Amino acid sequence: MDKMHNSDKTCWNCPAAKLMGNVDFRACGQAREFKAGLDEEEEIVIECRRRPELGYFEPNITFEQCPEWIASEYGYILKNMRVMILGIDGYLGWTLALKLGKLGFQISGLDNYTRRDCVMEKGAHTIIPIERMTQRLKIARDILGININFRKIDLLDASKVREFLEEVKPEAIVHYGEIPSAPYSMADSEHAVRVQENNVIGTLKLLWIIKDVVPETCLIKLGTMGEYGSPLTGRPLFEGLFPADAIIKWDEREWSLGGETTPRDPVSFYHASKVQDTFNVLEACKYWWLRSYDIMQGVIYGVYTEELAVDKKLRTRYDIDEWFGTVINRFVAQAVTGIPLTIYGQGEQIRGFIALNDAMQCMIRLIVSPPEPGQYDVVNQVSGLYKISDLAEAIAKIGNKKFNLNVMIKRIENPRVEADNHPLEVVSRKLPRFFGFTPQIDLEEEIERMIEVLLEEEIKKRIDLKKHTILPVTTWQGEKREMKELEKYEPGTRESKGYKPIFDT
Ligand code: USQ
Repeated sequence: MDKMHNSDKTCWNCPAAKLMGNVDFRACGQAREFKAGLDEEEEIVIECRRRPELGYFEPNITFEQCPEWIASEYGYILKNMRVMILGIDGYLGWTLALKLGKLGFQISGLDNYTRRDCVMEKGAHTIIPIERMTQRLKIARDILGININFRKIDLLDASKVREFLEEVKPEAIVHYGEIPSAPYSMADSEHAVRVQENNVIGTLKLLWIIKDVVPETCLIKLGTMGEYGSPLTGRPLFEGLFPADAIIKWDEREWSLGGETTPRDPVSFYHASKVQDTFNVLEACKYWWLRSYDIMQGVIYGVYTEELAVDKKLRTRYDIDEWFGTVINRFVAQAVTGIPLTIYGQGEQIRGFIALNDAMQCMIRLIVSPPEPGQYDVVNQVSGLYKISDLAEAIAKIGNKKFNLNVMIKRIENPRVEADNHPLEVVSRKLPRFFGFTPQIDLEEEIERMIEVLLEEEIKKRIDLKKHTILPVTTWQGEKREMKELEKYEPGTRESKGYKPIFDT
């Protein structure tokens, strides 16, 4: 059998290990001083919370050797690992809860239904119907046999969050509990502040609680590829930190940039909130030896995972309004309901994308392969790069050829401030090389699957009901108005132009 991606990780990475002495991970260059009473010769020792019979020992048992870690298709998995999902009611949170639950993880989660409220504020709804949370929990239990320990808690309510963490003592925390919309954050001052408060302050409070309650847990925090922007020079988007051989030259001198954070150039106040999170998480790891994976995820799309497909009642939400719908999900809904696919501006924007099922696979692989204490690491979670105009073309063609729809494409004035014609090189090496990730979802197949679901009578009706929330009216200047039409065309009548994406895996 081939070695699993996390076979050689050791107690050092394991959340069950309690560090007992003589460890100092300060990586910032500060001089190391031992605390009184600790002998410099003393070895680093741990105690295992799961195997107390081992006493104090050196943290060098590998996952492969440890009976608490069992082999699975996602690598070694810590038996009954306790994973807490923040934002468990959302598109990703619910999907991950079912997948992890099915694999035998112990799932807990919190949510305050912000996503439901924000979508309702827009006058929209999830076009795939979802039940109230109490009902969803029952359905998960009845159909899949999964018990989820859920609390309705606002992340800003630190005392409730602390209490829940103290009760559960999660061994990994997946943080999806943020408001994920660029246009929502640009609507006006109130919305911009709400996004930054919820996201930045919520995460900052969480970090202090983790330090006090579960410092050994791994925080798996959802960032975004949009933190980087799209440098017009074509400089590659490294995975958060510069690689060791990156060099900066200036004034006839040169330095290594290795390990420094790469520049960020966010494209909305929402994306800027994620940048601030990045620095706060990095600092917490540095000051308190917390550990975290910060995930720069591409634009998500899709409806499929094995668990969601078991029963219609298990499905996750699907938004299409101008605030909360992501581009592929929106285009598919537009195709189904006869609205021309709305390309913003030139349509030569290139973005990283990942299907729901592939994103879930990445998350599991990260959860079971935690970083070391004090380690802050970044992964670019992307499975393909596409131009917006090419996506519109692909969706329109599938819609017309396979489903007999009559899909048109329309370029409209870009409501956003963003480069809509630029080079893009994305480095995404860590997930495939160190976590065993291989994408399983083919873009075209997933689009077909999405069209099939959206053509179901009940869902088609729900799209039609909320058609009016699809066209963008929120501009980056904070004014609301209709966007001018620039060009309308049939698929197959235009050549793809501009830059070609470079995807470095
Ligand atoms: N776009 C169109 N037409 C549309 C909708 C979008 O041309 O009808 C264009 C936008 O101008 C943009 C691109 O498609 O250039 C992506 O837009 P999006 O709304 O799908 O995604 P974005 O605002 O970037 O945000 C989404 C998620 C966010 C996540 C991000 C990943 O809402 O939570 O962080 O994708 S990324 O874009 O890689 O930063």
